[in-house]
Amino acid sequence: MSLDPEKAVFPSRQQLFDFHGVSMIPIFTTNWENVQNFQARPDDILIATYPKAGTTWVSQILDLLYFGQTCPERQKTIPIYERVPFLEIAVPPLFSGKDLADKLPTTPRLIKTHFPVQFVPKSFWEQNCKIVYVARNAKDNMVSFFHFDRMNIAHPEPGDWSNYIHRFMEGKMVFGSWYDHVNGWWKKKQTYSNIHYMFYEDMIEDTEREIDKLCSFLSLSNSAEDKKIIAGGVQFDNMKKNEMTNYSTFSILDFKISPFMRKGKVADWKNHFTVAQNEVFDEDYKKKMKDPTLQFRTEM
Ligand code: PPS
Repeated sequence: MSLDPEKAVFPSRQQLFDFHGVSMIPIFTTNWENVQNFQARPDDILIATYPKAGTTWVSQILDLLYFGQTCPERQKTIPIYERVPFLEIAVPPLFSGKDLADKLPTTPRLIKTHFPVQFVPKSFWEQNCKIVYVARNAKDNMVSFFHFDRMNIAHPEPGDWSNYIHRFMEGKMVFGSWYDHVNGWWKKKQTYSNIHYMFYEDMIEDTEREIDKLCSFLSLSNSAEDKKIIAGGVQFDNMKKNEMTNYSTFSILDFKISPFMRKGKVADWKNHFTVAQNEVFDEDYKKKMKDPTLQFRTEM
């Protein structure tokens, strides 16, 4: 398969279907066997998230922490989706994230996935790879996903907002239920110590502090000054105007409908939910989110 998502013609508006109990679209399941047989290396780092939780932000941070000093040209010339391939995406015979990951020349290899924990290829666990998981509060995550579904021409049409809220609550989303995703990874963390579970809201609150924590987890010794520069460089406005991080070169996305780097805020949900929708959502949320140790901030 060739590896050029800028030229690939993506299939338009795919339909959700049930895949091993998770709502998926073919673009993320068609390469399943190959993806499941992916051979991870012990130093690979997997960046795992539910879609729209801060994947690109953390990917850029990790790329800068590892390669910003040794290979500064990299961030200026290679788009983020090639530096950090999306493992399960595939449009055969044109494009495969798995092939791109196989061919990554870097050590470590940084690899992105939106898989729920039970879909992760077994070699990542066998090799005891480090995994960075980013979670975002349900309401903002849903708002971001809604606008992304509008502009991502491979995803199902989002329909109107009030219907979309119900789809989200039922887990009828690409990559399935947000509730199952964040809880599944949280539970895995209790038995697999190489998961660093982060929150989008914490990164908004203090990016430098979260970079410090990432460095501890990854045993990185970047200088305090380097970390400060990285924290500044990855602020929303900088990443939004940076063509190598803003996805403006990715053919699947229609920027005339909405930008990829949209608002980058906590509590934008308040501009979308009515009072009644919020009450219904909160009631349902309480029933689904029973684990008191997993708490999200919906405003700050
Ligand atoms: S994807 O398509 O799943 O990989 O998207 P993902 O990168 O996970 O999430 C996109 C949302 O993250 C926001 N974002 C940021 N917010 C703050 N600061 C920085 N640097 C940043 N980079 C990305 C992006 O704007 C999307 O959120 P919304 O709320 O839609 O703006």
